[in-house]
Amino acid sequence: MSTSRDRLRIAVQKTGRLGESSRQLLERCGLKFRSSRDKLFCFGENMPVDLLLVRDDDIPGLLADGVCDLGVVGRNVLGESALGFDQRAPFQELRALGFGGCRLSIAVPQEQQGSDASDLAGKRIATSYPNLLANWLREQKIEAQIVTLSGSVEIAPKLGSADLICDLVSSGATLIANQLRETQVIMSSEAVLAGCWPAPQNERGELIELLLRRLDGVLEVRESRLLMLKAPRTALSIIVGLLPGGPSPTVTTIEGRPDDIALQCVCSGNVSWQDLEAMKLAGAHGMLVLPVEKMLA
Ligand code: PRT
Ligand code: ZN
Repeated sequence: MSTSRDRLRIAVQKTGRLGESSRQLLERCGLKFRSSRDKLFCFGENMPVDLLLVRDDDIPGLLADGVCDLGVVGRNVLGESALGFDQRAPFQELRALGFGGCRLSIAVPQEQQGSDASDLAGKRIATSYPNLLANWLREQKIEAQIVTLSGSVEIAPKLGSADLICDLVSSGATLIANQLRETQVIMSSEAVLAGCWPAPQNERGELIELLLRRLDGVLEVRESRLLMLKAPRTALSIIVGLLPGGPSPTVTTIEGRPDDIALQCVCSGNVSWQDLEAMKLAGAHGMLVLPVEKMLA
């Protein structure tokens, strides 16, 4: 384990489905990076935090070996790797990040009858996630044969190398294109921030805690909106009842207009046109809805 480093290292996917969003999220947490020429390493310009750009499959190993302190990776990849440790894995999911959503599902050829888990007994199941599948089969008390493939899992039934598959699904288009039917979801996945916890008692640990606090602020406000409006004082209680997400508003008086108030509040979730129209009917005017960029509790 390398513990002598004083700069924090975060592993993110170099390309692929998670790379861009992972970097954007870290930038929203206030980190600025300079890409190196070989593009495997990005130096953190404004904080002692560097990025390692790698294949997603390598991220759990980099965390386990202490090469990186944090990593952004699919829960499916993290979970698959965690089950490969004899003891408890040295890393864990610290935060769900809300992008890269998909599910790990069982899918059978469309013509095959039956959708119950018990129909899987004795079958050959192709997957790139043998540990997660074995774990699920054990929980379901089903004995089946796992055929591990590193890619192109969806064509295994047509090739005859398996009877059915266990693979990632997002829109479902790949399954349909291969005449497969989803029968069971064995895991819901999305990009997660992973790392070792508790954080080390040193400067890198303090940086991890600072980043987690900033990340919580970013994640919390992502769906939030700042709503500002004016209204007659008599309409206040009705308007407060119409605020989406039921937040506690700040109500202030308007100089020279004793019968009116100004209201502002952070609403969790979007504020729809219908919400605004309902408040207007109740007497609100001058309504403004603004995105929230940062929040620190
Ligand atoms: O090069 P590197 O090894 O880093 O990348 P990779 O090719 O192994 O991974 P990548 O970039 O494809 O996926 C990275 C992560 O994105 C995955 O580990 C998941 O956590 C997440 N993710 C989200 C997905 C999907 N959606 C997804 N749809 N990963 C893969 N797929 C594939 C799936 O395997 C299947 O082939 O897309 C197909 C199904 O998609 P639909 O939309 O047709 O259902
Ligand atoms: Zn990969």
